[in-house]
Amino acid sequence: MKLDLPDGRQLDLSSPVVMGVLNVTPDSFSDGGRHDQVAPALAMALRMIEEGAGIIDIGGESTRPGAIPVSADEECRRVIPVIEALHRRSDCLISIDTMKAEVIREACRAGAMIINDVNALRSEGALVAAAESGAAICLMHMQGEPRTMQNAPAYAAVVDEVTAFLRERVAACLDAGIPAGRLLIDPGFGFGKRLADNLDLLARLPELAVLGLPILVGMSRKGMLGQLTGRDVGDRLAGGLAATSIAVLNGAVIVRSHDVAATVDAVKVAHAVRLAAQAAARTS
Ligand code: 7PM
Repeated sequence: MKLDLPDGRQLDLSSPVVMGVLNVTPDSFSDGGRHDQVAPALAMALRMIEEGAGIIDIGGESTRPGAIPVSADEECRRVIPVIEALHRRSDCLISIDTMKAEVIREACRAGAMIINDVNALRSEGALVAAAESGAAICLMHMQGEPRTMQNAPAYAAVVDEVTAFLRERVAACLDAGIPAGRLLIDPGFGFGKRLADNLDLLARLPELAVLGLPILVGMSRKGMLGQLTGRDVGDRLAGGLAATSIAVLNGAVIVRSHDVAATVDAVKVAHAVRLAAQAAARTS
């Protein structure tokens, strides 16, 4: 599988790619002065690239459960200087984690080549901005909105509902003139989902392959890992690596993680087993 990029290149997804998380929110690189945010963010991005990240996902608005929304201007003030600095220093792929049309435009102008939208381009103007940018797009499923999504999530059949939602968003993108080669899909672990929903989606991830698009997953440090292991957010690496390995075995080709070095190793092991399983299926 391949992903079409706006510069005419293609991201090779025949082996899985790790997407490193770079949050540029005041609580992540604490300091009042805006300028002081760029240097540590850039250093962290370069470290993740050295550790083997193929994509750096830059976000200026927290989408954690209960998070308060910020304005597009504030989001741009946080992320654009970091995107510009990273784009100057490295030819790594940059993705912009945003739900807003204005941030999509500015980020792509500054060098972002992938749009990672947890709202799947449903915000005002986002679909048109994404289409015009030429960037690749990750469409993620979320029930509700970040502020309230974990209040009372409920599904009759979570895998079918997530698949139907993603199918509708893919159709909206195609209608807007975005070629399928630019699209990724993501079931959105933790976004308006109970533990049982997350487990169902992970176990049945191969069913999402009916959409014919590369699958991205993010499970790093999430609440589902805390529920299963009883551990705080800083101690969920082992649980996250287990979940991520299962996702890769089940067909995920991009893995979003805060812990790039460890995730790169886990993904290599899981991918090797996936190849072995595919080879065995062919010769039987
Ligand atoms: C709960 C929900 C806690 C989400 C933390 C988070 C994803 C993402 C995030 C994902 C894609 C975090 C996240 N998660 N983008 N952004 N897929 N495409 O850990 O699963 O930062 S935010």
